[in-house]
Amino acid sequence: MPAAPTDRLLITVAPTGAETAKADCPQLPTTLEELVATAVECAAAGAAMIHVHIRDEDHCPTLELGRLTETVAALREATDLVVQLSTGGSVHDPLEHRLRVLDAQPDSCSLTMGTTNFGDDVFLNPWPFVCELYQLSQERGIVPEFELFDLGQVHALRRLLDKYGPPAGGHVHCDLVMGVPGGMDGTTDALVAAVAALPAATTSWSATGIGRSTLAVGLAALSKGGHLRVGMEDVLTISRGVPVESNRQLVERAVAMGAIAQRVPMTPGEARTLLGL
Ligand code: KMH
Ligand code: ZN
Repeated sequence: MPAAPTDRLLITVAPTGAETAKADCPQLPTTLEELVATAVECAAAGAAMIHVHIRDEDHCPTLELGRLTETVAALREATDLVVQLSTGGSVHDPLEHRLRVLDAQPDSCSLTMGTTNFGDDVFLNPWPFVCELYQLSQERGIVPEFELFDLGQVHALRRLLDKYGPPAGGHVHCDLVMGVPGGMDGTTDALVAAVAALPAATTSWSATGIGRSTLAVGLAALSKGGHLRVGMEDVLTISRGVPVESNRQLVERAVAMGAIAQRVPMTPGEARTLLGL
């Protein structure tokens, strides 16, 4: 497959997450209808991939397989976005439920490379679980996005690839998730260190900064030639004290930041080539 031109920018939207309550943020897309409408808007604005967490009828995080499968189908019907399901779930989801996410047959799945203190909680990713999830993704032909919350996880990715070989599709795509309380800082310095440590096999990477680190991380990623993840999973204010109105607003800002760096949003088709789908 030919590599995408280097002026192309992959924008991934992470519209919902698992950690914000609908009651605290009514504009968070939590129903299937809201998620699909958000996906359509974000695709039109320049997103090429969607990182999906779903909610139940009470707007609480769920990994219920029927709902996941229905969500993948609905997103494919309404958009041509690359559909990535979260295997991280919420900090409360059991590991066996997180493995089952692959049964919904998304294009891509997130795969976090180690355990992280996550605010006052723990985001659990023991090494045997990481290995099992990775091997399952290889067997099923689902392309993982390696989520890296700290430098130790960058090292763990090298170890994983050495032990089990390349992922489905043969491309190694990473996402630096920065500024989580318990993970690496959401700073340019931390991003430069993490990028320098990425395995040689890495074919592409994006970054996202949680909360107020979003701009520093986004600008640093563009400056280092990386891609961007944005969305209400990661940030709920567009500027100090001003709530985000919609995920589209964040995608539009990513497109505008990319334009300053002379980067053009990738189409979903180009994203598929980039990711080895
Ligand atoms: N909700 C976080 C604990 C992922 O999607 O893979 C984990 C998370 C990572 O969001
Ligand atoms: Zn997530």
